[in-house]
Amino acid sequence: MDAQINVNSLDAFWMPFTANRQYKSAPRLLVAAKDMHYTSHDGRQVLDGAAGLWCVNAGHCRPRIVQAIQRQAAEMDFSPAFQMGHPLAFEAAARLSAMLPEGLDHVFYTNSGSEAVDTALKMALAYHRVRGEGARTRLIGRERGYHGVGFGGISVGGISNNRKHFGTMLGGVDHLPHTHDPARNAFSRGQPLHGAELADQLERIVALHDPSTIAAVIVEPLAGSTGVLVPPVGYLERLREICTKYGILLIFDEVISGFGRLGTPFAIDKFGVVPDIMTLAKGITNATVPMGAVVASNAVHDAFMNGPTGAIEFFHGYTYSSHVLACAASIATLDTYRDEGLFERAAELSPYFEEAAHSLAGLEQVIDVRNLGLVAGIELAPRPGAPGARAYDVFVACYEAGLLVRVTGDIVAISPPLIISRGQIDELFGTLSEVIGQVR
Ligand code: PXG
Ligand code: PLP
Repeated sequence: MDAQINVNSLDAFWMPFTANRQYKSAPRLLVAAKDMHYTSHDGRQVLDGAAGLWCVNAGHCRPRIVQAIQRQAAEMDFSPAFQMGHPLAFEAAARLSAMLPEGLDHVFYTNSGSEAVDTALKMALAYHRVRGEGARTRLIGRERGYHGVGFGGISVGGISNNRKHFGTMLGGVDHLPHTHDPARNAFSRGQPLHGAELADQLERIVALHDPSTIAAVIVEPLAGSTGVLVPPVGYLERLREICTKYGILLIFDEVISGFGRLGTPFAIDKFGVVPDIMTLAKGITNATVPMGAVVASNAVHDAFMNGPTGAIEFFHGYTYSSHVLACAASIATLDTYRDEGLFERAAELSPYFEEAAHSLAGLEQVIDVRNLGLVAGIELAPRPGAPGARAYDVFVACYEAGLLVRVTGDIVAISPPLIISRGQIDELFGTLSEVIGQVR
């Protein structure tokens, strides 16, 4: 142990999904946040073009949410969730399920999107098992899918860097092809026209393995992390049909697409396709207290409720499932979304946001712009021999110019809080355009 601890050392904290050595040679620290802005450690205001990490949908430090957390922390800090309960867990779950279509009425809480995904996969396997179809053990994900970092999530996920270091992961997993097709769909506004037929690849996978072995298909309705992949017209409908035909559960991972991001409460409202299970996180508490959730259809939930009443139906849960601070934060967040009409606001702003995003289409380095609701992906031509380097430089230059964006590969992802103004949309894409023009 050191006799003296240097609290200013950056050494002890091993940062997640970060180039630690590069970052620590020139750190970027955020020290405060309010509404649409962060304050940087050198005292600058930074416009939040990423809603933190796609999660601060109502903007930062909203008083109602802050007060709910403060009040609850003083009243009761924690209560056990196994064979015990507290009122806010039931209230939060009822409030959430009331926002969803009839039939998606049961909420299982986790602490993150990754935990929600692993929970959903286990729920799907156990659902078939309790119904006497225990041979349904296969899980089908999709190339370029991101489902968090648990072993289940990386197994069904389709991002090579997130998988290649971690051994064999779950067995019995197969993947659909991704839907990114710039040759046919570049510069689409909203849903691209081409690619619905890619869903038919599920028929091929089903034929290969036999439907009786397949438990579930999991996809992001709109893929965020891999660079804003908007589903082609008709694609999700087709996946739904095939899953229904073969008794396979369809899981929508709405960790990013939920809570107004697409200009509707959830992606299922945008696309009119209802899954059997959905996963949520991020915007569920406006990112103030970690929380995730799995919403199960009544059919899935009810299948578990048949044994002796004294038997635990689902051997699964986290110490902090339905943490009381998270429940308090979630209720106040849902109140904020409702009372400020933020999902409607996102819908109203979408056409303006779309125009602003596509104004970047003429820039020399920009090879695609795609968008839906308040999400846009700006794809840059990779620098020869250095994939990702150009977008990383854009990210750093934006930050220095007072704008936070998120980059993945050579794609800049924009997903601002839903409280953004038209003037701030202009500022966001104005800064981004200038920076992309300057970075070679
Ligand atoms: N599913 C989806 C669809 C996600 O986008 C997760 C699961 C995992 O959630 P947690 O809370 O365990 O991180 C996510 C998370 C990015 C970025 O910049 C995206 C996520 C997380 C961090 C960064 O694209 N998505
Ligand atoms: N590891 C040990 C030794 C534990 O006792 C527990 C929970 O009791 C866990 C891991 C899981 O932690 P959590 O419930 O917060 O996911």
